[in-house]
Amino acid sequence: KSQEQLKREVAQAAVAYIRPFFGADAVIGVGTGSTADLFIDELAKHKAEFAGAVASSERSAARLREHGVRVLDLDETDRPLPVYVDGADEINPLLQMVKGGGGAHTREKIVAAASERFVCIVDETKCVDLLGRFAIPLEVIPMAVPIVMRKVAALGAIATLRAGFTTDNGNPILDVAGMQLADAREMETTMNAIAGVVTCGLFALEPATVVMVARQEGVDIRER
Ligand code: DER
Repeated sequence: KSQEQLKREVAQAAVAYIRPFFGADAVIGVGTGSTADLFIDELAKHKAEFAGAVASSERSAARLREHGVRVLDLDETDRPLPVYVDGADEINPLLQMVKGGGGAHTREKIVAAASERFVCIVDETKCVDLLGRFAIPLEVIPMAVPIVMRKVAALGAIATLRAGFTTDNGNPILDVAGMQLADAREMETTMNAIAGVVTCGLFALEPATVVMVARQEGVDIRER
């Protein structure tokens, strides 16, 4: 099976998994990326079974609207979202993740925090034992780029400005490589504490609730 086929299979499995959370007033949290895109395509087939969706990026909001799915802002919801579905760049056995490959991790972390459970959908290439092979994205306030680069260097890692990219919030991203991530929680806390960092792409303090992994032989579901 191609990677596209694997992503589509886990997207379909995710819709089946979250159907118990549908209902007339259910609002679904939706992530960003190529796997999330396929999830949106599958979710939209059931748009009559839930009230609407909160998107973690303009890209996902546009795709939802193209399918005729009602898109709400978080301040239009009066309770936690029952479920948030999103991909990841890496996920470990503790369901801790590196995210932000698509540059949307700030709003992804916000919508995930507003949700009661996080269903991570990946193909098998994203499953790792140790996080950090994939650079950790940091969304940074523009004026802070030089000092964050220096602080990251002092931590023994290397920050690279993601050229020609700004997030939906208008901020640049620094991709941080070479972090030793034996303790991802401590690293997330450390990077969050650097002045000027808006959000780091480590989801370790708040890992996923369940991960659905598309493999050649089928989709594995693992709960935390
Ligand atoms: O940017 C993100 O956080 C995306 O969810 C990313 O981590 C996964 O993107 P993909 O599904 O295109 O691999």
